[in-house]
Amino acid sequence: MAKRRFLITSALPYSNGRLHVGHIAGAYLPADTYVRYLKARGDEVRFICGSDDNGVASLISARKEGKTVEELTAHYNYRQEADFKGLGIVFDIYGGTHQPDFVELHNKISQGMFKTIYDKGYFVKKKTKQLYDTQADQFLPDRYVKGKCYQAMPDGSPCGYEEAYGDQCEHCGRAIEPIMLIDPVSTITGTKPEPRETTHWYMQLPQFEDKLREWLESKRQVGDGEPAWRETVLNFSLGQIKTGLPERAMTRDLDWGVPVPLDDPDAAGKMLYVWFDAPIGYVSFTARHCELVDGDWQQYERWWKDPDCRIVHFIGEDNTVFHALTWPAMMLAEGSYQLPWQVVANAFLNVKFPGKDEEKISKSRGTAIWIEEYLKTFDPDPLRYYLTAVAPENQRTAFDIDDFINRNNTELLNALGNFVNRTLTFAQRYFDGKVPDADTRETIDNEHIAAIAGQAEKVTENLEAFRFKAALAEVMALARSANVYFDAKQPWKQRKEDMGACGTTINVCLQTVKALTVLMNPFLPFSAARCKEMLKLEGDILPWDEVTRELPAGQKLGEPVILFKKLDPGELFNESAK
Ligand code: B3M
Ligand code: ZN
Repeated sequence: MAKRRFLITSALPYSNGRLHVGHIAGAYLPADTYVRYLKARGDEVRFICGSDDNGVASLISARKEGKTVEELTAHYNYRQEADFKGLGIVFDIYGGTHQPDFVELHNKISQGMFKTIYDKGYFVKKKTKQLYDTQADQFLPDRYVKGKCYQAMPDGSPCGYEEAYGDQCEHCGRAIEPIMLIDPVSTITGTKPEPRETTHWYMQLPQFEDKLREWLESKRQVGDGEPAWRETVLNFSLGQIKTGLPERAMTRDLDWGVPVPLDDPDAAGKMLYVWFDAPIGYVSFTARHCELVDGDWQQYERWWKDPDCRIVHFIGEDNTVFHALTWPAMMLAEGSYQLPWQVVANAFLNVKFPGKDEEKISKSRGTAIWIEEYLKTFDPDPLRYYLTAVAPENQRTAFDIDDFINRNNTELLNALGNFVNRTLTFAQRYFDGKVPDADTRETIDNEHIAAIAGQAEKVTENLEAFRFKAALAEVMALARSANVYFDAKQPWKQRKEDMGACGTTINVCLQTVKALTVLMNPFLPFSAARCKEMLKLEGDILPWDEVTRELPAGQKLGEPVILFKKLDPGELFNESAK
């Protein structure tokens, strides 16, 4: 297999709160699954993430929690990384756009990019009216202001969402100019802001419409090893270009962020817009990683500017406009970057508590399932399993507590866990804890061995195409067919009648456990690690192409351990939601 090169990113979480299951299902778990697969395949991969510390979101939370913004972002940066680790989501580097170890390089690269785009003439300086909170004595960019949405829905009808933020409307997904909000209200003081004059630098996005359209259109076709983008991402982005991209202010009146690098008195006290510097975080964290491992931060260019490398952004659907339009426009304007190879967006996840209707995840209404709370009681793999099994890949889906418990108990425990356990226990008890001889395989045995290769191919195909839910379903199909095989062969009877034939059965079952171990690894890394112990497989990673390589007869096996526990719904999620 030719080795490929990938730079994978997950959206940078705002470091102003904890992580819940919706975050994980959107931008993190699928990325981690993909990265684990690529690494097993032997591809060269860097997996980049870190916190989005700048901008208004952290300022508002710091004010609420009575902390400095430095304290707040450091605190959540740490807690979020711990949540990721607890779920086995492991990045090659976890940075933070304003964390002490990263801020210097981040500001340098962000300011450099701004300057290059400025020098090329893609910014227009404009004096405009912006909303000002006279009580708080400050301008109200982005999330500092809320109001009714003035944008149109894709069908042309007015959106009219009452709670639209000054940066983006969560209902229609479109970008918002705060000054155009209907009935705006300051989120700091709750007062009605007044328009005041200020100066900002606007990026000329309309100049990139043609190039962006052409690039996005090219992502519709399935190419040689290049899967088409999800329809949802393409339709949304191309739809935005159709109605015309607005010019966007890329500076803000704030005292927290990346200072605007212009020698102009009007730039004093202004910062870069958070959505200008946040995607550059992907680059600056890569650079920091290169500095740490190669001793040269400029090696980041090997990942970002060499078309040999495939850049893949994993995001939640509400970030589509920034990853499929604004950020690529910035890269085009700067001129030396290559565009993302894939933007993989997931829809939102709802929740459904027992006996209640499906609802949106909301911190204030207490309907969030926090990762920290989850990990206090449960193992990570059942959550990874469920969030992939119901992944909101093309539309909203729900985390249904009853369904979670049920799928854990029937699918993970009864199908996968049970097969692995009965096979290993059998080998332990009747074959001295060793792989028995394959002896003479008959049609039923050969068919099952062939089915392993067939399933492995389907899993691979789906993973290559970013269809994680379908890939996992094929892994589980193999586990189920393995149970059918076990039951059909009845080794418990064979044992009494023909030990050689029984050995053949258990040999085939162990080859299946081996294959399942390799195939489950991207999805269920903790369970795969336990299987690896039980099979006494060597090495740190489970190479993907070893899925059909058979365990040699006579190989010593480890002690059988239970992979999955039966779960009881209890009151836990109701409690943790509060
Ligand atoms: N900080 C996450 C959000 O919108 C945002 C992602 C930035 S990715 C460069 O919730
Ligand atoms: Zn709207």
